[in-house]
Amino acid sequence: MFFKEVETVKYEGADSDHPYAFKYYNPDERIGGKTMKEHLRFAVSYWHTFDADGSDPFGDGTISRSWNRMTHPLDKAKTRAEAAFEFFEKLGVPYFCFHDVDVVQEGDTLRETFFYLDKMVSFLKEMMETSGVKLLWNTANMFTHPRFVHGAATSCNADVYAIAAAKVKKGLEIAKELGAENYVFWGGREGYDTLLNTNMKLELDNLAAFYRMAVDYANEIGFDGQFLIEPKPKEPTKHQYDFDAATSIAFLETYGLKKHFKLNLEANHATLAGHTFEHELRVAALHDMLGSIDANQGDLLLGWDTDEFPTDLYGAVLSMYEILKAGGFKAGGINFDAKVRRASFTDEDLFHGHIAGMDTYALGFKVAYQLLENRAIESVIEERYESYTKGIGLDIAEGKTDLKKLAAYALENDRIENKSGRQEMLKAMVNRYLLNALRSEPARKEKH
Ligand code: XUL
Ligand code: CO
Repeated sequence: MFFKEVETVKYEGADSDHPYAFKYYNPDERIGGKTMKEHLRFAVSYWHTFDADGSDPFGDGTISRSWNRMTHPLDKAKTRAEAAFEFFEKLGVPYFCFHDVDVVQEGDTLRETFFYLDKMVSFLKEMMETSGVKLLWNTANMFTHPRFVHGAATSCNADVYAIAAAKVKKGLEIAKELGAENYVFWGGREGYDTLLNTNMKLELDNLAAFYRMAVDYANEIGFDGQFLIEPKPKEPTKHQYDFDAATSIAFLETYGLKKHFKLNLEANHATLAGHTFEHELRVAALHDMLGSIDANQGDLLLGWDTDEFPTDLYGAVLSMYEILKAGGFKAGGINFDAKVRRASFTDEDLFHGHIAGMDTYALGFKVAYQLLENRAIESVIEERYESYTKGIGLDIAEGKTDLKKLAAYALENDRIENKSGRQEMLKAMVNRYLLNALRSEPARKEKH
């Protein structure tokens, strides 16, 4: 046993002061025909939770996990997997996510790396079968190893491109073997630092061809999980090709790949792109491209991807609102791409981080559900755009007009009356829903 201090984490309700109990996440509570567990589909990320050692560009690791102390790569990997499954089961999460190198370190050759991976996949499969914990997604890490210095599927070096292809081929075989519900591409090194040495057209064509080959291979082996692209504007590369939702969708559309992909959107990536998370979710949803989320949050005072556990209730309400409005998760879910701070180095901190994140999203979900049920926001928006439901507005909406007709209309109707956008009233209304949910009382419908 690795986590001796913690028993199974249970729901105790808002009044509980038990540090290892859920205050808002009640997995079995049914809302709108589904349990919270089914709605939220929480996943633990292997890398931040079981591999990370708290090192940063200025300092060595501060975190030494007992499960990472063996010397032989496979012994170490198996011990780590045992710790991971104890953690998943105690936390009661239905899913986990991993990169290939998270479950076992790379060998000296690609062949050895694949040998280790095959061993670990059989081991994980058994643990998944015994525990019932499933794989939300896996991915290939194509950014840590020095060979990816110029990128992977956008590298100037074709031999590197081939290694990336071999890793994704293996990743898809693993996804199929473990029944992954999605397969993720995050291109941290797919981009460029300076145009002075970059053939952008060739890199983009190569990237599209790479995705196309992945789609073809998935079909060939019968992997029917959802492909996801995870946008991020920068870090580690200065200009990343999958900058944000809109850029990624335009890329997929340009290369005729859109129908094979959806997006895995991450809160802290949205803020790095200068967007709110809800903006990214809305853009994806508009194009039917909302797949899954990496839940975390950045820090207003720090300009990088701090990957903190999400504790901002307001942000969770607005993001869950977008997700529910788009019909909720299908193959996707909520993966905590979040790490404890390097000063939070005990094993118990891993529970505190996840419990905080799960409660935050559970409460966000409940409030968002109420807001949608009461059409609290929708009715305001409908009223705001009412002018497009009749007269000249309806003609515009139905494409029945032109500049001449509009000009003639405008000449007769140039006394404009605008109405207030009522932002402050709306923000206070969201607060009211949130405060009521904190007291476990559903908010009543607003009278406008
Ligand atoms: C990096 C990031 C990755 C992806 C998977 O910012 O978010 O961990 O989620 O490669
Ligand atoms: Co992520």
